[in-house]
Amino acid sequence: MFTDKLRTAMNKQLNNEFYSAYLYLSMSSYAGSIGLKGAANWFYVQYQEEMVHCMKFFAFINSRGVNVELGQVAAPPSKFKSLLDMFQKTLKHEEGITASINDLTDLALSEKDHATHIFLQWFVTEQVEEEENDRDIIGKLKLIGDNGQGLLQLDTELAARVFVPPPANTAAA
Ligand code: OFO
Repeated sequence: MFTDKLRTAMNKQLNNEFYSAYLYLSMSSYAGSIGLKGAANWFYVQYQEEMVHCMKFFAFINSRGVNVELGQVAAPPSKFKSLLDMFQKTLKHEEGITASINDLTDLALSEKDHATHIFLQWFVTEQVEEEENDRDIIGKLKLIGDNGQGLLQLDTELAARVFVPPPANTAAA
């Protein structure tokens, strides 16, 4: 069981993760529509990773004997100014997710829910990696500027990203 406060906050974070998935799926579509197939792949892999995050929350909440309350997922933007704009929005979004994971971790501790505190550690570490990836790509895009050849080169790099599904039975790990 969770305290009421923690149950509400955990359900809210599950919804945040669904929004993340939705946002990156939208970015994948937009990148594909402007011919950046590598970026479309990168964002599609990101969407798949966010769905893993959703299911980790889903399985963990359920494993505590608590019903998951699925809320409405807001519509993400569907148009972007450039690839740089997409990655800047991605970083800003992930910084917000980091803040909400940190708040949730504080709450788990203050509610003395040590199992949830341990569960959230994976997300604390994951957020460091997510923000770092975004900053690296933003740095490259700033160096590329208006250079079309540089952009195509980066698009080829982004095409190489592969989704690695989590091992079976670890959704709640
Ligand atoms: Fe779920 O890490 Fe991004 O949002």
